[in-house]
Amino acid sequence: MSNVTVIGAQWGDEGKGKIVDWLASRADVVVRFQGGHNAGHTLVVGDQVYKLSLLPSGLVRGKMGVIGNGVVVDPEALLTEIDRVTAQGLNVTPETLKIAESAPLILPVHGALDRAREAARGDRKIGTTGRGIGPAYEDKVARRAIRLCDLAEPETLDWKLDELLLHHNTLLAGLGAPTFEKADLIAHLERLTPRVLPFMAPVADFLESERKAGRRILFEGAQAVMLDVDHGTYPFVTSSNTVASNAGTGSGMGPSAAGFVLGIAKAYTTRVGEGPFPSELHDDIGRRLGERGHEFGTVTGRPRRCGWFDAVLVRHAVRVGGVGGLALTKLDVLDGLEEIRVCVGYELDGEVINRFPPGSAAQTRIKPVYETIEGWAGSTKGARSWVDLPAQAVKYVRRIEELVEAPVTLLSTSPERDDTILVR
Ligand code: 2SA
Ligand code: MG
Repeated sequence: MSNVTVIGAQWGDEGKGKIVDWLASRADVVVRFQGGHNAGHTLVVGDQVYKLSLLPSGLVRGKMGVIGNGVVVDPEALLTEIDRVTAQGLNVTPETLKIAESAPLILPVHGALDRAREAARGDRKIGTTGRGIGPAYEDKVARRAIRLCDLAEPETLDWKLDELLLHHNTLLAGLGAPTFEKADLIAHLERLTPRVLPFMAPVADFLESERKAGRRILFEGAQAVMLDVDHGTYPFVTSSNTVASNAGTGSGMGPSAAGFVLGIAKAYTTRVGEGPFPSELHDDIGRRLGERGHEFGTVTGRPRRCGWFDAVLVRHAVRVGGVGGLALTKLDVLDGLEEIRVCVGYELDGEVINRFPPGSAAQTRIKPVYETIEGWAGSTKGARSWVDLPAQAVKYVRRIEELVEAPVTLLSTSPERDDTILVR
């Protein structure tokens, strides 16, 4: 196996954690290349449930974990998570986890600004996780971010904090939110630095030597293509590129780093946070999907909005994400439905279109066009081979492949690692 990159093909929570865990046993290094502790990856191993936000999932399998330069790192959240999984028996040390020197840090000012802005937006809020992700990426692009390597140079940290606070305190004061004192931020960082700095490593060099040694690298995407800052439902997106092309940029490897791109999609659709969702259901079926699928955010506990599979959006994700095959998850949540719908286009002002319109106003006017497929009576839960599936379930999967223009290469039938069917 060469390198593999796993990305979400919808709006997140497709079950990337389980699939990455499944693939991690065949990889040597697992790399996070974007996002931060806004991600929520749940891994079920026997009777242990691991909830990871910032740490690469491979650590659960004793694999080397790398946090690339494309990730925004909250040092406090990092240590809290390390302590939590260490208590669960995992081994997280500088030998097993390496963090890029140039990774931008998330400081308390970023979370405060994220939340103050969301509150000020009222009805137009994005529905962010409130973790400071957006403001931290803004600082990176604006060239005022404090990076992990700055923790090793107090003299650099000093003037960088002045610049940072000049900007952030102005914004916070304008929003009527409390401002920050430099001394408090220095104290915050001084407390964390001794434990965080040992994880700092020349990640790009390390990955290059791993590549040369023929090691297999697994890139673990967070969020999903429809939340990509360029290709998603902007402005209701996260602030990073979630597509596989970012695996190289976000880790310091070249453009061919990504290898095979596996897109993860649920057999229906969910979304947490605000923004357009054409196939959303506000009826009993929507509630049933939410209950049977346990659709609550891993990080924030927010209930997820639920709806039918949207083939138009997943086809877009396949194209811009460079997806070579799909892993379809949570098929069992559809068990027992008499009929199942799949969104195959949208109606916009009396005309049928087969792509998501770019304009915000048009996006609110579109109505989904559905194809109805007969459901199945039997159970797909825990199925471990293709022949265990009801014939109609197989038909549903085949129809999805046609509509999204990508083969389904993996089928996941429960959160358990072994309940995974390798289709091809
Ligand atoms: P942010 O905080 O700036 O990245 O939020 C911007 C949008 O991105 C969405 N987003 C997510 N959507 C699904 N899952 C995410 N992670 C957690 C999980 C979410 C949780 O895996 O369960 O626990 O609530 C995630 N992270 C960001 C977010 O909803 C905004 O629409
Ligand atoms: Mg999640």
